Amino acid sequence: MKIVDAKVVVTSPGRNFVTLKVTTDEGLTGLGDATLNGRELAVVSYLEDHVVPLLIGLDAHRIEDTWQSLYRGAYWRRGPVTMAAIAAVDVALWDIKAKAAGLPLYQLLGGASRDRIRTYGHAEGRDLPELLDSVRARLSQGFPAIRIQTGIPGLTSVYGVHTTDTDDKPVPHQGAQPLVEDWDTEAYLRHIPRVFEAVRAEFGPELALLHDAHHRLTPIQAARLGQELEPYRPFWLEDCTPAENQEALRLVRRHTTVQLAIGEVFNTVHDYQTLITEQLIDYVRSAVTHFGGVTPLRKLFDFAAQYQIKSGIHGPEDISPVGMAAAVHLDLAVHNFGIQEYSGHNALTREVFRHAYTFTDGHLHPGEAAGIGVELDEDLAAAHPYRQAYLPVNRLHDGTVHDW
Ligand code: GCO
Ligand code: MG
Repeated sequence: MKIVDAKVVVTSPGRNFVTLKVTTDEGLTGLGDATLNGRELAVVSYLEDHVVPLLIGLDAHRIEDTWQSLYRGAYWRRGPVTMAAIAAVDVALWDIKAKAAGLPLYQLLGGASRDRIRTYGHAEGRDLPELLDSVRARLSQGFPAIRIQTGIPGLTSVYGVHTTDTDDKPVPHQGAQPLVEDWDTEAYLRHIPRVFEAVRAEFGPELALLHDAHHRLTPIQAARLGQELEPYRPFWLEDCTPAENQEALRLVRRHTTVQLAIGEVFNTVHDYQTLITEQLIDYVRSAVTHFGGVTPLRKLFDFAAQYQIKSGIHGPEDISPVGMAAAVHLDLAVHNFGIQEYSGHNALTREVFRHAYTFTDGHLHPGEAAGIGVELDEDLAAAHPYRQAYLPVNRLHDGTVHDW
């Protein structure tokens, strides 16, 4: 079965998504997500200018060989642009292979290891009463686990606390210049333990609570936060430091038993080597879309499993339904599944990308459609073209740029 066409579709049904559509001489098509928030067009060029010409004529069944030739053949390895492009090809080819077999993708990955996929949702509030209301709203949607983020006294805008559109999804900041958020680590460190205390007092000991520090702390600050959160037993503390410095986690780990999750900005297994082999973390966070696809993420999970580390796939709204679908198939199949982040998408996005996966009672299931189970409405996609939009930058009170 030969690849006869591959095209890149960019659409913005609320936020930007980049999708690769691969077509074979047998008429089968496959979709892959290549969305890299704020750098979308770099991946479009990488695909259109440098990858699509290589794909035409290849055997669509040779997924591993195609992956290796795109990764090794470019000479310039790794990096988010490269790995998002390779991910799109990989997922599109898995979609085609599963369609050719007449099976949902999870069946080709070993079949279901569980009946349904536990998720966590996001609760957020500018202050505590707003956060408590938001937790109640997530509970009423059935979420068994909830990430809590709040405004910090003295700061005007903070990570994870968004303005929302009518469909309750964060609206990305559009235009040529990113929004500037402000940051004060000491104010944050004073506030967050009080937030956990209040949420536990309101909702009791059983609710799984998560928190994302979004790479803002030094190792010793992260260690202190971990210690102070221990009495409230968080499910995990995410991205406590910028973990491209993997050795930093040795220091954090020495001081706290809080479970640690890391990896949404990582794109190869090499970013995890020390973290996994020294058992410095508990959950690996990479997304199918940013890690080169299902093929390498499956290998990462198998590697992590030898160290009792589980999956916690990144699932923000900037992963398209195509990327989410691939994640949900993998979640169902791997033994060391931990939890799946689930932000969902607005109604228009769900029309552009009609998907077979379902969300019921706080749990996802990939559905039984052959392939990954997503159909792209190309006319509707074309009616909502790319809009320039960037993630915020983060500055201290004196104007210094801080980690975001
Ligand atoms: C998360 C993430 C996201 C990222 C976003 C960047 O844990 O879901 O931190 O909120 O910031 O995906 O594009
Ligand atoms: Mg995160």
